[in-house]
Amino acid sequence: MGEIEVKYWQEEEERMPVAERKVFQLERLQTTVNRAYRKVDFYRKTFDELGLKPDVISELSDISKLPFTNKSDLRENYPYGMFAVPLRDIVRIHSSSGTTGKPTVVGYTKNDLDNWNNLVARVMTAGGVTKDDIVHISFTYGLFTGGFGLHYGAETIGASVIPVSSGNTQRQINIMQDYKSSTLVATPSYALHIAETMENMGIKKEELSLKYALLGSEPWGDKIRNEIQERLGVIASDNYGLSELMGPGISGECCAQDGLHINEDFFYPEIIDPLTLKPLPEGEYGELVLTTLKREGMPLLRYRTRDVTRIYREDCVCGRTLIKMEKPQGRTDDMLIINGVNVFPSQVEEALSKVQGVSPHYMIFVRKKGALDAMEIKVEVTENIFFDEMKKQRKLVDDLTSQFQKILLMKPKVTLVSSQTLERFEGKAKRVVDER
Ligand code: DLL
Repeated sequence: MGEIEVKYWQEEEERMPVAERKVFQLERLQTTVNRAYRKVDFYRKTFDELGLKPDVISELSDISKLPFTNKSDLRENYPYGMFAVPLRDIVRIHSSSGTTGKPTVVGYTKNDLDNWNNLVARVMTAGGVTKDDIVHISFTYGLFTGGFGLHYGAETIGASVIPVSSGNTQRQINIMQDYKSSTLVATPSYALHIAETMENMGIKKEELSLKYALLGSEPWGDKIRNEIQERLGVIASDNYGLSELMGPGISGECCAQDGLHINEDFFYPEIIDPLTLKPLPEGEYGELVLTTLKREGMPLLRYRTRDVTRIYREDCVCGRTLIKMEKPQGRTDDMLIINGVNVFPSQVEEALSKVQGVSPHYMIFVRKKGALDAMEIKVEVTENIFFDEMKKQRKLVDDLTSQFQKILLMKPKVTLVSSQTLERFEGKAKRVVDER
């Protein structure tokens, strides 16, 4: 596996001295707050109710005086109530799937799209992509921001883009083989599924031309990263975003594979305690809150992402001065509360990574057992171990149980299942079945 050469898409912005960037951030924040107040009824009403004036920001830390914006605010203003420009200035609309309520709708002006393209181009460049690459996009094209977001980011770089979209994995692999795709863009769970399907088809990674994988849209840990890197022969980097704020392009990993640089000249990050809603100092874990700094179509102030992570500033080998966020561990709303104990699916993955002989594929089932909650974790074993003698299986269950106990602080029932029997996902993985 090669290395990622250090390159930038917008070097001046990405390497700007922190103090200088803060000046830009403050100006942009002041403008955003003013525009939001003048152009969006929702913000004007909220400010007026709180007795807040739009000139409340005289330094960056004043941001904590602003109200939060929640997903429910977007839903209540469905579809276009949060837009700050007339519809004729909106040139693109995306939305969430709306499976758990009204969808959230976002609108982009021409400038918003230009900025989006450049921010995704930054993230893709940090992940290794250049204009010489052939970029295979397996994200769904449609209202979901993944397909179009990464598509135009790669085109902006000047790469050759193959807009494959999702589905028909064998065909995707044939395309990768024939068209010599050098970069795969997908969810990490789909990348893993591609690796597995390839092996089942008898195709070796050497028969493909892949060098990089830009993966995101769901949490994934190092075990999955290592498997993808090894089985596809790529350098796999993480990128993060959410549709309400823009889509992909909010943050991404560089060659250091150690934290995601946030494009903080466009999104001002804070970490808050999700219970007290108070800002937490850099380095502490909590909920990520983002404020758009340059968005025209739909400015959002202190949007509660529900993603749990921490932000920290450190000198990075890549030379970027952009603040970092740790890989998000999961969402506060995905957190399971099992007999009072908080469990994130990513912790299950972490426990799996500590045990030999299991694949990263798992499913969590939560049921009521009398008054109590019961958790079962189904884990796929790697082929060679499952058909071995009972003793080995028992030892594996014991090892897993004790890892889960250590990491989850509770004892789930562990069930081993044979290789390639659990569901595979083309988009975001859904690994929790809560039957309570
Ligand atoms: O998933 C945008 C995106 C597309 C990002 C493609 C990266 C690549 P939504 O569908 O609105 O948007 O989902 C956003 O997905 O709040 C996180 O909970 C989760 N998420 C996104 N990226 C990551 C990541 C897109 N790299 C929600 N790691 C977010 C962990 C992620 N979770």
